[in-house]
Amino acid sequence: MDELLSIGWKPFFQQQMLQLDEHLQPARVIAVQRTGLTVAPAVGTHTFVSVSGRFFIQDPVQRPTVGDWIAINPDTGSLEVLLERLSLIKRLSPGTSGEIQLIAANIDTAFLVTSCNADFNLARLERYLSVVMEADIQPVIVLTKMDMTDNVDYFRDEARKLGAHLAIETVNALDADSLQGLLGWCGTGQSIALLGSSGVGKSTLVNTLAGTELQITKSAREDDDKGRHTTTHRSLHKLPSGGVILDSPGMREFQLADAEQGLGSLFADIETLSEQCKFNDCKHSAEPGCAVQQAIENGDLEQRRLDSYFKLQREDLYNRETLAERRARYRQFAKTVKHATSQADKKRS
Ligand SMILES: Nc1nc2c(ncn2[C@@H]2O[C@H](COP(=O)(O)OP(=O)(O)OP(=O)(O)O)[C@@H](O)[C@H]2O)c(=O)[nH]1
Ligand SMILES: [Mg+2]
Ligand SMILES: [Zn+2]
Repeated sequence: MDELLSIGWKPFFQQQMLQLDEHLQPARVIAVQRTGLTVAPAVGTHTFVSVSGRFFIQDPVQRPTVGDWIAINPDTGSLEVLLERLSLIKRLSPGTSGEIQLIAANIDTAFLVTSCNADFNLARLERYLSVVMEADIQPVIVLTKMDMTDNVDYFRDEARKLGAHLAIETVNALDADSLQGLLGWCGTGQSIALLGSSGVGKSTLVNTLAGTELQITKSAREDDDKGRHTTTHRSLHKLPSGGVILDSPGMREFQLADAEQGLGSLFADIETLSEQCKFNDCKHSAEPGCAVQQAIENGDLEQRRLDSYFKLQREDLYNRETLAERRARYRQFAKTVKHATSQADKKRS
């Protein structure tokens, strides 16, 4: 049990195990391979669990991902049940497939990592924030490479524009002392995810927090080789402070999918203003009595922030419609498979 607690086990999951066959044992997914899942702790002798086809005919949201808790049959080492999640980070797959891609499950805190250089981009941070807030995960903006700029205050002040109450930490990811401020989120039972572009220092943060080289990082020699991702797959790691941390490959694109509430939380100021507009269906462009436009005129709201809100809202709505169509297709497909299987069973009997 101690081992489970040390990798994020919570009463919420215990409760679910009590409903299942008592023969089954829980484990956490620490990495996902093409053919199956690496789990911890070992169940019986099994640290690798293959995933049966039935998980692939379902909505992708029902497939196991890194951070998931699963119930395993210790005799066969097979995955029996995917436990209900406390949180889920997902995005729309890059490219044209229009599929949901799961990033991580059961995360408490997300470190949104960007560096104090050209990588820094408010619009990208707003995307991450919407997704993380949608999932009820605590966001922390981590600005790395503070040792490489004379202007840390500029980056911190810019990030502050994203929200008055946001946690913002400026760090040198290579220096353990400068990461003290992050430890509060890394205590026993806590699960942390790192999100950010390639090269911002996610794996460097993992190594410095762990106090050992768990992850390969980009060598200084390759530093200008921007196109390459050093980390190629997602994996969970234990930290001496008691938490577990998820390293991910850098993400170039982070398309919103189902982030309506997250957008609402991130842009709560605009949503509150819009309640004071004269017209209920105000588009906040040129309508008379628009409280949002008034706030821009008064200098209380930045035009950039409003544009960003509109853009993300449109994107989310568009992707939600695409996803709804996809889900309907998955349901139909699962039904067809079920029907075919039961016909085959009938024939056999
Ligand atoms: N000076 C300085 N260098 C840093 C800092 N953070 C990261 N680096 C360097 O930046 C380079 C990239 O760091 P990585 O940790 O590999 O970046 P990553 O985010 O894991 O990148 P991907 O795995 O490609 O997504 C390495 O050479 C690090 O040593 C920092 O705060 N200060
Ligand atoms: Mg990395
Ligand atoms: Zn308005």
